[in-house]
Amino acid sequence: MQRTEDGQTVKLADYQPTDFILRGVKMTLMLFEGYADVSTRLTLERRQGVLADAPLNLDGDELVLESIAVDGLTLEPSRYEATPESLKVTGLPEVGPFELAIETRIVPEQNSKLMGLYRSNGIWCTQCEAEGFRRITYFLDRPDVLAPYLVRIEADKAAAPVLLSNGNPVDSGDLEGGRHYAVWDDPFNKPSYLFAVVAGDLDLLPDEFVTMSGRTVTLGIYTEKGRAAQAAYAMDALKRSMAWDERRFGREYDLDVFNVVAIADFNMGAMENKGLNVFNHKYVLLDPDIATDTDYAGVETVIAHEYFHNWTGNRITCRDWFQLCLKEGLTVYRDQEFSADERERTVQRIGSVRRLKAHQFPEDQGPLQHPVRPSEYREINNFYTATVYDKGAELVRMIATLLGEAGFRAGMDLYFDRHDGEAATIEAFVACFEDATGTDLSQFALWYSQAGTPTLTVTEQWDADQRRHAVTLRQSLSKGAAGTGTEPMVLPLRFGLVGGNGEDSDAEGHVTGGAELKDDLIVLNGTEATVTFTGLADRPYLSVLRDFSAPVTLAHEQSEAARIALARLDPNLFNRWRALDDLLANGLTEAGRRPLGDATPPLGAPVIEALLASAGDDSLDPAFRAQALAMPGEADIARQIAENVDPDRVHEVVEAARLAIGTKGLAIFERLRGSLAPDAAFSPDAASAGRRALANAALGYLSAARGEPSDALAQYETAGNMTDRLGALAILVHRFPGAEGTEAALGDFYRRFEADDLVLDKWFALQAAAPYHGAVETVARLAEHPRFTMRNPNRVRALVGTFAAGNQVGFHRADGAGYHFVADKLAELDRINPQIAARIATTFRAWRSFEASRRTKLAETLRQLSEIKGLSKDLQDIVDRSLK
Ligand code: 0A1
Ligand code: ZN
Repeated sequence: MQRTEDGQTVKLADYQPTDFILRGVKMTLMLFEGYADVSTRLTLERRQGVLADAPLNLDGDELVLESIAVDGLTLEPSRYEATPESLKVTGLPEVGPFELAIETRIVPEQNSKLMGLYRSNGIWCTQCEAEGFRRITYFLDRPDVLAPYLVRIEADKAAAPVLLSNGNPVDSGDLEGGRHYAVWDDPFNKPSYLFAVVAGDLDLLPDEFVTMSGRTVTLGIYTEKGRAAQAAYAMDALKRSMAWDERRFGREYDLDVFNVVAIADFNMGAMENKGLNVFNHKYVLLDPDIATDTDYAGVETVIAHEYFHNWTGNRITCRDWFQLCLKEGLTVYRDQEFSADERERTVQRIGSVRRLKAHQFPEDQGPLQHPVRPSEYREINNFYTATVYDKGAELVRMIATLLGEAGFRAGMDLYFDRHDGEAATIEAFVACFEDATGTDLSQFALWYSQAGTPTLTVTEQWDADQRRHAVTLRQSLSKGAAGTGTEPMVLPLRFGLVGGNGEDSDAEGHVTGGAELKDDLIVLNGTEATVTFTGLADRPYLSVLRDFSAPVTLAHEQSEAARIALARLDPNLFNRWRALDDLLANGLTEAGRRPLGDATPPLGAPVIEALLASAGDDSLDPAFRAQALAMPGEADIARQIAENVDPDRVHEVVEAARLAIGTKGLAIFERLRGSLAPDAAFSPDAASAGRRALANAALGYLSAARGEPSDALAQYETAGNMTDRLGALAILVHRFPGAEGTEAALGDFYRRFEADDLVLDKWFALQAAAPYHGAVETVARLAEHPRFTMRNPNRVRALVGTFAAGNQVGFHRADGAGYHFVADKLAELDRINPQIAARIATTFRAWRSFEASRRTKLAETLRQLSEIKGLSKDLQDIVDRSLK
C-alpha cells in the first residue's frame, strides 16, 4: 500500500499489488540477552509485466541492516538503499525466482511499543498485526503477500526452554554453550501479520482435540511459571470452540498443534497468529478467587474469537487493511453466536447491544466517525475500532437475518470454498451471499461505505373503525465527520404486533412505499414505507426492531403505557428488556437536561413498578433480571442528552433513580438476597453467574436505599469468590468513600492480592472509577504508587483508561483537573507506548456535547496535546481528528 505524497494518508483507491511475488520465507532468530539477530531468506519473483528495472521496496521500522545478499552474493552498496523505515533493492533478476538474504539486529529489551519482537517478564514474544513484522526484518509487510514460513529459533536453554512459532514443530536439538534450537514449519500461506515467535521459561497445560475427520490435534496453553492450572477454563473454552466451529460452520482445524501463550504485557486482548495465538494473560488466567464472572465470559469470548480467526482471518485473510472488518466483523459475529449458543441467547444479545451503544454509537456520532470499511487512514492501529469490530459484526448479522439460516450458511460455505488461501475483499465476501442465494445485496453494501448511525422513526396510527393499524417507518442518515453518503440503506426489522394476551397477532400486512414484508420481518429499503395491518380485534402493541435487528437509533413514538405493557407481555424477551431500558433512558435523559439540583423525580411510579415487576419475577432468568436492573451508563445518557451536558447532573439523576428504585423495591431486593444465597461450590456456568449478577444488583439497590455500608461489608467479608467480593467492594468504594469499613476493605483487598497483577488491576480500576470529585487526587496519588507502571498496558488502562472513560464525574470535574491529569499522562505514555496513548485519548472525542465551560477546557486540552513536538503518529491522528 502506497502512502500519498505527504507521507501521511493511505487510500483504498490507491491499492496496487506488489511488483514482486513472495514464494517462501526462511528465518532464523538468534535470541541473546540484550539483542537478537534475525536472518531472513526470501524467495521472490518479479511479477509478470512489471518493468525490468523496477526496484524492490521493502518496509522497515526502526531497523538496522547488517547485511544483504542476492542468490548468495553480498550486494554492492550501489544496489540498495537502507533507512530505518525502508530498504530499496535494484538490479534484481528480470525473470525467475531469486533469494534475497537480509540480516538485522534488533533489541527486544528496548521495545516498549510492544510491536515486533519484545520481552515481557523475560519472555520473548512478538506482535505483528498490523505492521509489526517490519520491526523484525525488512519485508513486504502487507496482508496480500502470502507465503509458507520455515522458522528456526535459537536461545539459551535455561532462559528459554520453550521455543514456539507458527505451524508444526519439525526439528529441535542442543547447541554449544548451553543453547538449543527448534524449527517450525508452517505450510499454509500466510501474511506477515500472522507470524509469531515465543521463547521463554513457561509452564504448559497440555490437552488434545479430535477433529471431525478424526485427526488428533495437540493443544497447549503456555503460561508464566506456576500458573498453568489457571488456564483450565480457557482450555475448556478452546475445545468447545473447536467443536462448535465444526458443528455450526463445518470448519475443521488444520495443523497438528494449536498453541496459546499468555503474556503479561500486551497491547490488545489477544492475537490470532497461525497455530500460535498470543494472549493478554487477562484473557487466559482464571480461578474463582481471582476472577469475576465477567472475566470468565471474557476468556470464553476471546479464546473463541482468536480460534475462529483460523478460518475467518487466517485461511482467508484481508487484501489490505481497509478490509479489516472482513475478518474482524465476521469473527466477532461468530464469537457472539458461539456465546449465544453456549450461554443464553437473549442475555448475550443484550450484552452485545449494550456494548455497541456504549462504544460504537458514540464513535459513529462524533469526530472519529468512519465507515465500517474506511477508505483512508493515517495510522492503521487507530482503526481497530468498535465500528470495524462491533458494527462490522452487526452487518454480518443483518446479512444472516435477510437471508435466513440456510441462505447464510450457503453463502459462508461458498466464501470458504471460493477464497480459501486468498487475501479477499468485502466485495468478494458480499458476492458469495449474492451468488449462493440469488439475492442482490448492492444496496445493502452501502452499510460498509456510509458512516453514521441511521435514525429509524416509527409512527403508528390505529383506525378503530376499520380495526386497522398503520405503521410508518422512515430512515434518515445525516452527514457526519466522515463525510460519506446518506443514501437509504437496507434495514431488516424484526417485529411483532403484541396482543393483550401476550401473543403475536398474525394479522395481514400490506406495504406501501419502500419496504418488503416477509413473515416477521419488514425490510425497509426506501426512505419511507407504511405497513397497514388489517383484521385486528384490538389495538396491538407494536414491538419493533426485535433483537436489535439493525444498528439504528430508534425514534419510536410510543406511549409510556405501551412500553410498560411490552415490558410485561412481549414474547420477544430482548424487546422486553429494551422496553424497560428505554423507559429508564428516556426518564434519565429528560431529567438530565434539567439543571443541577432540580428535584423532580426522574422516573415515574409506573416505570419503577414495571422494573420491579421484572426484577421480582422468578419465572424469568436471573441473568435477564440483572440486565433489566442495570441502569444505562452515565456516558450513554450523556450521549442521548447530546448537548450542553453537565456530568454532575447526569450522576445526580442516576443516583436519584437508584435511590427511588431501591426504596420502593426494598422488600423485593431483600427477598432476592435471601433466595439467591451463594452456592456452596463455585461454578462459572451462565446460570450460576446470572444468579450472582442478580444478587449483586439487589445488593447495590439495598445499599443505596439504606444509605449505609453494612450489607456490602458483610458480603465483602464472607465472599467465597471474586465476583461477590469485588461486587461488594465496588459498592463500598463508589457509594461509601472514606467510610472506615471501605478503607479497611480496600486495604484488605490489596494485601490479599498484591502478588497478582491481574487482581491489582481491579484494585486500581475500582478506585479510578469512583464517582466523586476527589477522584482526580486519588488517581494522581495512585499514579505514584510503587505498583503503577506505564510499561504495562493493563495497568495503564486500569488506572488512566478507567478514569478517563469510566468516571464521568471525576474526569469531567468542572475545574478541568481531570483533563490535565489525563493529558499529562498521555504525553508521557506516548513516548513509551503510542498505541495505548492513542486509544485512551479517544475519550476526549465527545468534547462538543458538554456545557460551555467543559467544552472549552476539553478543546483546549486537545489543542495543547496536538501541539506537542514529536507526538507519535498514533496520538497525533486521534487528537487531530477529534478536533475536526
Ligand atoms: N486481530 C486481533 C486484534 C489485534 C490487533 C492488533 C494488535 O496489535 C497490538 C493485537 C491484536 C483480534 O482481533 O483479536
Ligand atoms: Zn479479531
